[in-house]
Amino acid sequence: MTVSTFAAQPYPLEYDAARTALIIIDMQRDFLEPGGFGEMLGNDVSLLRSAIEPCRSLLEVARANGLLIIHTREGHRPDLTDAPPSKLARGRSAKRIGDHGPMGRILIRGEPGHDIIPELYPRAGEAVLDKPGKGAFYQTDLYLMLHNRAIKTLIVCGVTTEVCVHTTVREANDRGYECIVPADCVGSYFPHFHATALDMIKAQGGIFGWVSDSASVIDALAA
Ligand code: TIU
Repeated sequence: MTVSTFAAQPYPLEYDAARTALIIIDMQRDFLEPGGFGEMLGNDVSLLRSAIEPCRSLLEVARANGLLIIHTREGHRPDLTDAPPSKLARGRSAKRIGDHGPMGRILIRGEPGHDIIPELYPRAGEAVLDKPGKGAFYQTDLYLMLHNRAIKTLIVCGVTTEVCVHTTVREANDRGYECIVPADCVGSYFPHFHATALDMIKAQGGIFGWVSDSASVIDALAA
């Protein structure tokens, strides 16, 4: 075991690269491009794009260092049997999950909008995890994948900071994982939620985990 350290708040985080995974949450066209689920909810999807380049840089270093890499996608079966009626009804928007849009059926597996953005497209051999909920552990085999690789530390990136990233960090924290969130690798439609969500992770001595930035995480991994 080789112990290294990430510069982070509220204090440096020790990790072993062999037991560390990079999880990129829901960097899908449905959230980051016009015409998808994010815009359907009334959001300015351009606000999420600042996370793309930091994620891309971190992904390259994670690949070069052999980290376990997991890409997640939020979405549902075409027949919507895995979508809670409450989620389908939520928001009262003109368009709903499963309706047809410019990128195919909204938030449906197999549709163009459900896929990961080209800038961060998974390579062969990288795990792609489809999840029906906001948290990446809920009704998925993520825990099994991490357990089988003896993973202890998670670098969590993606969108959105206060929804799927936060839910996943909370789920992971309760399962005993140490999560570090590079602030520039996550994004939100609401800048004040983004800032507060990051504060919430690192407050109270790191109640849910650690917050860092892509440069610090890349420096540590590449050292
Ligand atoms: N709406 C919103 O901010 N997020 C989601 O619905 N899903 C994720 O965060 N991926």
